Amino acid sequence: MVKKNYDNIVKNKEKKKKLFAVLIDPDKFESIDVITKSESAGVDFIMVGGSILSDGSFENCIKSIKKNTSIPIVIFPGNHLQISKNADSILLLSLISGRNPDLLIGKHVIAAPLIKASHLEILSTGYMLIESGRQTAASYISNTTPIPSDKNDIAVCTAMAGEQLGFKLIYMDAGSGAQNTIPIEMIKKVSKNISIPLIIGGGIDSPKKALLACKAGADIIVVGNAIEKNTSLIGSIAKTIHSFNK
Ligand code: 1GP
Repeated sequence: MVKKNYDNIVKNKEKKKKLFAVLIDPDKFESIDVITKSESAGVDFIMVGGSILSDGSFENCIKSIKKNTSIPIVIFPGNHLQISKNADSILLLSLISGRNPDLLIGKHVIAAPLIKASHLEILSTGYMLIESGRQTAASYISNTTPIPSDKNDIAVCTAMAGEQLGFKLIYMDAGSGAQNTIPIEMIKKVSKNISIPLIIGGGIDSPKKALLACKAGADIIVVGNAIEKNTSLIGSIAKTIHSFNK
């Protein structure tokens, strides 16, 4: 497998080009409509992962996506069991906004042999949950407190520490279906203080919100929940993000 997704992300960042990732929750993946629309919209990545999964849905979902598109598949693991050699890359998340040792290093130790055997491209990622109005599945399941949305300095220092520790990416997430997206000012301050690519997700449900996050300094925009409800958003959000690049 050619491990080129990170190089591609960095090259695009250098050119100030923004990327769009569609997030698919395997438990809610019912038709390939989302894949067909992603393919025609020129989506940059398909991310796959979910907090809770039924038996077999994860692997079946990845196989079905792979069969229907050449868009790179990046695993966004909801837990340490979500590993598949049929994907291209995995976001190896360390939940640096929280203080749950299992999600900082514990689960990684258990998953290490499986990840090595999978030959996936490993994208080690400092993962930061940001408070977004009400408790999200991610903060509940991870048993961690998100960074308060008005504490830009904590977000900046957490992201800086992530970069200093050697993470390749920082992912700031308001959580799936978040009531409030990550504040623009926080994205601006974090992006100014790190040089590794910045992923932004959680509650983005319109081209306008995607555009604002891009303008603030996001390098990759992730949309999941809104697309589950309305797949036509794939085209309009992709167009807006990619028009930013011209
Ligand atoms: C969630 O950042 C992702 O972890 C995407 O969020 O589902 O709200 O788009 P949404």
